[in-house]
Amino acid sequence: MYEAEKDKILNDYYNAKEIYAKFDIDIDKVLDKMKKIRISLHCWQGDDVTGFEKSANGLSGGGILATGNWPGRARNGEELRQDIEKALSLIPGKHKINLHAIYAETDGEFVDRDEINVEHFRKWIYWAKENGLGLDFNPTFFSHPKANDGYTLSSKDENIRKFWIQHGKRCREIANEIGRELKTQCVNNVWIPDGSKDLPANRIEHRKILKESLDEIFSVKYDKSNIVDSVESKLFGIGSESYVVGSHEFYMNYASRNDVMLCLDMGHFHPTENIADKISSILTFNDNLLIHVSRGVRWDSDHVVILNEDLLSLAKEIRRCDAYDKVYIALDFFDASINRIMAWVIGARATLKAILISLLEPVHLLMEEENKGNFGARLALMEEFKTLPFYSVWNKYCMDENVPIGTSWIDDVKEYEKEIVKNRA
Ligand code: RNT
Ligand code: ZN
Repeated sequence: MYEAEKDKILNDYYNAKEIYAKFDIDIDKVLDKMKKIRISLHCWQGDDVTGFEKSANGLSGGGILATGNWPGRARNGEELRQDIEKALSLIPGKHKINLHAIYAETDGEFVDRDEINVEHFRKWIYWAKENGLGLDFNPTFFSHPKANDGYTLSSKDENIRKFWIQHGKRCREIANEIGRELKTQCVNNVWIPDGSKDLPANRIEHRKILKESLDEIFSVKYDKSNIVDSVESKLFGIGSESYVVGSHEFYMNYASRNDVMLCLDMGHFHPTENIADKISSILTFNDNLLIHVSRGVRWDSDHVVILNEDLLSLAKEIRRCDAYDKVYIALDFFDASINRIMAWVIGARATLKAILISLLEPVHLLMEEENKGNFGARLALMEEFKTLPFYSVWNKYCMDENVPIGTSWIDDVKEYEKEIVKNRA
């Protein structure tokens, strides 16, 4: 970076420091906090949730769908890791990478989901160590013949159910091992696609079966410093419009009775429902919470996350609950219609911007007015705080973290696409 450009960023930063100081916000301290924030970057944006299984023919079933045909998706571990490294070089901060069981590397051998073990994730672990990254994990209960009839852990077919329970157990074993080796807690998140397109007559039976399957999977106890388990609810999916076994109410109850963390995905509620208000309710009863940061457009479409009202209110709510050490933040979207690295970087930078904005908000002043009953002043301050010069702090953060400032990263990705991605036949 040119000296002149650096000076400009520092100048803007000092100006911002004065402005924020008027509201008792010390932006140096905010940046210290910001540098400790770790989000989890989902590996599946890089290949449209395809995975490396020998029989892999793309995402199938499960009510999730990646649309688009932008050329050059990563086809194996080497390509995917290379793309993630590129994305990470454009995202400020030290983060984690979120894996799915279908990203096992089995040397061309067919290894079914009930047989995978940590050896199939050696390359990921080694790479994570090399790059100072944490890893998170997800069992994959979709894109598999045994998921084709729409039920996995809640299946009435005992063989199917047993297969998936075994998969769930294997994945927890793997996640525990990952956490132990990396000395960084691994979040292991269970999401299943189970549900039905049309009105079921018997809703309760599958739910009772699901409870039993989960009990069995979680019956093995691991050290919390290695692994933390979570369960992710959903309202509906394509092909499960009328009934989803693992609903919000189901998992909220399950989580609070079983010392398992709840996962809220921003795209898994009614299309106009904002999950921000749920955070304080959940944290009243649970120590932790996992958020899947996503963007639904009319349905759970998993569009690339942008800095919109939903994201901002989510981040502000976490801050206002003083809960950045309790809430795990993981990205979850997949867009195959644009450059996939851009998708990652856009979503991650937007999320980090929202977090920074929330940390810069003079919350104590809002609460002060609130406690005095000055609700007009509270609203007025909320509005004024929206236009404080957060961008000057963001640029300093990017500069300190050695990643491109402003729009300059875009050309970087274009170049990488020309050099590397386009050559993938
Ligand atoms: C699906 C869930 C789930 C998946 C990933 C791939 O609706 O959001 O989290 O997106 O596990
Ligand atoms: Zn999700």
